[in-house]
Amino acid sequence: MPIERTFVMIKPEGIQRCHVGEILERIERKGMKLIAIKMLKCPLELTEKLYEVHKGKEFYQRLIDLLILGPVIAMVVEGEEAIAATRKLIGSTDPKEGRPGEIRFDYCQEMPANIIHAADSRQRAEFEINLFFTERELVEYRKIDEDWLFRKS
Ligand code: 3AN
Repeated sequence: MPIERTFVMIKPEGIQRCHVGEILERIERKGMKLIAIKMLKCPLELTEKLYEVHKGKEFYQRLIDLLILGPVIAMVVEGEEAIAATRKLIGSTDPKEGRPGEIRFDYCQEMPANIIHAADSRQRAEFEINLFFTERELVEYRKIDEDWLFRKS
């Protein structure tokens, strides 16, 4: 399976409702590797770039307003088929249509405040990673299960 990198972001409502630890745990439990993470307040310009594909939709303004309201936690996650795997972890766009076990289903009820974002294609992952991170901010290292030093012979 291909190793991919993807962009994931805990939205302000995820932080305000104190779900950061649980969300990170689920990503790690899945075997994904965090290679970059930071908290920031999303400037308007950055937010508009992230959601430019939704410009003109009736929920667009509320989506932007919610995102610039509070801090976000932006991250780059690496792993086997990381794009599809993180999309499955976060679940349906509408939390009400999801299933137990999906982050959105388990922690929220409504849109657009659906607490987490994850890129939905290779092209979007690359675009969104570059929007939030510089190459130097992506940290290369081995997880314990990847490191020959820790492997039993
Ligand atoms: P996803 O985040 O699952 O990829 P998109 O890309 O269709 O979903 O939508 C981006 C964000 O816009 C969603 N996470 C959600 O916050 C908001 N959104 C999408 N559809 C609606 C809708 N019908 N009503 C309100 N907000 C929506």
